[in-house]
Amino acid sequence: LELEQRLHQAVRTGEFQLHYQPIVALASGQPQMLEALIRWQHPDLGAVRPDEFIPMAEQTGLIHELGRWVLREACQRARDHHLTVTVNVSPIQLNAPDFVEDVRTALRQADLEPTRLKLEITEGAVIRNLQQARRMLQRLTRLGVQVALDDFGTGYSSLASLRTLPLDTVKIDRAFVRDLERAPAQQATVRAIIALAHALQLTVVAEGVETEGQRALLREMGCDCAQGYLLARPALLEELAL
Ligand code: G
Ligand code: G
Ligand code: G
Ligand code: MN
Ligand code: NA
Repeated sequence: LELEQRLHQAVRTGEFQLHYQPIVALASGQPQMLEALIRWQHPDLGAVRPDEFIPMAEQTGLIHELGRWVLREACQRARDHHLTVTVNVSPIQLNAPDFVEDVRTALRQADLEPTRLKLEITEGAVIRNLQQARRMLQRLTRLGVQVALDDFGTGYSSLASLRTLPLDTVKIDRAFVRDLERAPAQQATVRAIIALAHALQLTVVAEGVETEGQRALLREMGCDCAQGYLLARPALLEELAL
């Protein structure tokens, strides 16, 4: 409970930071955009992982306030540094009626072109209620922002069943990338995801790229972009060599 109370204060006391991780085009090696990843520096406990505090923020409803802070911060940084940013969106946020207004407000306050913001939605959030998700994503894309399907492959949905969603990008979950060099079956799966995504005119990002072998294979498979420790670790914007 103490951690939970602390979480409530932490937005105001400035204990959150955004780290950014480049998403790099495989053909050119050029960074295309940055994924914003939240970090909490607790005064006593030190770094608390998002895996621990995001679920807590979701259960307590704080995710809405936290999400607004992430959007505001990421949009301002994108504007100031002429970048495109991607922001992770919790299923709880996606289902909130006010979420579209939160996005609109963040864009307006930062004076950021909507095309400079991409929202990452997990496959799980979408397949739980496809109809509602479609309506929400349509409202968001009408603002001009783009939408990426995050952690793809973990939710056991087929891309074909998602073809009616206004998506721009599919991010292949790092579990598929991890075994790419060892498991031929995994290679076939990734090839199939890329082929289907391209048939649906989606950009494909591979997550968790850690080795040269993985990068080479993904490039050969026609994957558009890669993200992972091989290319750059998440870091403060000031620390990234862009
Ligand atoms: O960066 P890291 O591996 O620690 O992220 C762990 C998890 O936290 C990932 O699933 C990531 O999507 C999620 N996450 C990181 N930043 C945010 C954020 O700003 N909002 C939400 N909802 N999730 C985030
Ligand atoms: O230079 P670039 O194409 O990245 O700029 C695109 C966006 O950045 C446009 O929305 C433009 O209005 C905005 N912009 C251009 N110059 C500046 C500047 O000096 N500061 C800030 N904050 N935004 C700028
Ligand atoms: O769920 P989401 O895909 O948003 O989570 C991204 C998470 O992946 C972040 O916590 C980020 O720190 C982590 N990450 C980024 N690159 C790598 C990588 O190359 N390997 C591993 N294991 N994790 C990574
Ligand atoms: Mn993500
Ligand atoms: Na992911």
